[in-house]
Amino acid sequence: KHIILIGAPVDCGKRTRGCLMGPDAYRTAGISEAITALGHTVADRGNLAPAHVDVPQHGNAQVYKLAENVGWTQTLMAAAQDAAPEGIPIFLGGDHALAAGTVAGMAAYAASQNRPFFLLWLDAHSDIHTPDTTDTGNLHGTPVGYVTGRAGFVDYPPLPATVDPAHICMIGLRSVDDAEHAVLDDGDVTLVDMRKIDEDGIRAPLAGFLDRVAQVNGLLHVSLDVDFLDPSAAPAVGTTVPGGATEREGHLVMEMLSDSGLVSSLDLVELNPFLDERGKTATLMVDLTASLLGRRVFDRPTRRSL
Ligand code: DIR
Ligand code: MN
Ligand code: MN
Ligand code: MN
Repeated sequence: KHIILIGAPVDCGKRTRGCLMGPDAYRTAGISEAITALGHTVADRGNLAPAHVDVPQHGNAQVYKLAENVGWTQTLMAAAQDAAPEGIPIFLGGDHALAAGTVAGMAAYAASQNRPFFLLWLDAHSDIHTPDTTDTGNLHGTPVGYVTGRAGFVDYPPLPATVDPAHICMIGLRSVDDAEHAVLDDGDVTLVDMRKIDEDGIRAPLAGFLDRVAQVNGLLHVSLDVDFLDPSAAPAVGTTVPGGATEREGHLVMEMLSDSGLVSSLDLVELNPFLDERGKTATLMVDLTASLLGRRVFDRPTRRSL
């Protein structure tokens, strides 16, 4: 496979600073070398910068750095559509605000190929706010709201293709705000909270989702937020929530994704190297990426014959 690394030092999606160092932390932790060692080719396109846009302050005065968020969305939407025909883009974040652009761009690419588009959201949070419903004003809590076409994103680029909520699976949930419950509780998004993982294991719900993607030959975008993982395994994130996925649960998800052969693109988001312990979290995120791209202890028969 051909892997395209795209640095997205987005740091405007929340007030705690440091995610701008994320792309270089992944490089320092050896992401290119890890991918090459698995027999893939890698092109590192370096770090992008946000388009300059002029937007008025949003009606919700809490909203933080709207113009910069809109600029990044524009830039990354184009970058995703540009990279997708050439290989598998991996977006090195940067906070989760970047997914507004990467997911919208990949959804547009899927539409251009007449392929159904699916989104796997690995996160403690559901990030389905809008600029009107966010109580923190932090736009990293809104990318799923944007890509599903919710109202309120007035200054954002128009969506080339909206993502069907029935094509989204969120795994790892343990921090969902009231306004998010209002759209999720009776909605079509597949919701896998930590209790579900405790009760059934992480394999069953993921296998069910992957079967659905495979059945219709879909394209799958994976958005991996560091806080999907338990803070003991992955401390370098500004929004740690206790009780998260273990390191092994993380690897199993990635190994199953690798077996499925369905993944078209990946976000690595919310790594804040300023908060890391000697590169521990950056290294784990690189190791998870390697599992997604085929690193194994022993090969297994694949889960189903595709
Ligand atoms: C949080 C965003 N619910 C908010 N959450 C985070 O600010 O509205 N996303 N950290 O991953
Ligand atoms: Mn997130
Ligand atoms: Mn999160
Ligand atoms: Mn919140």
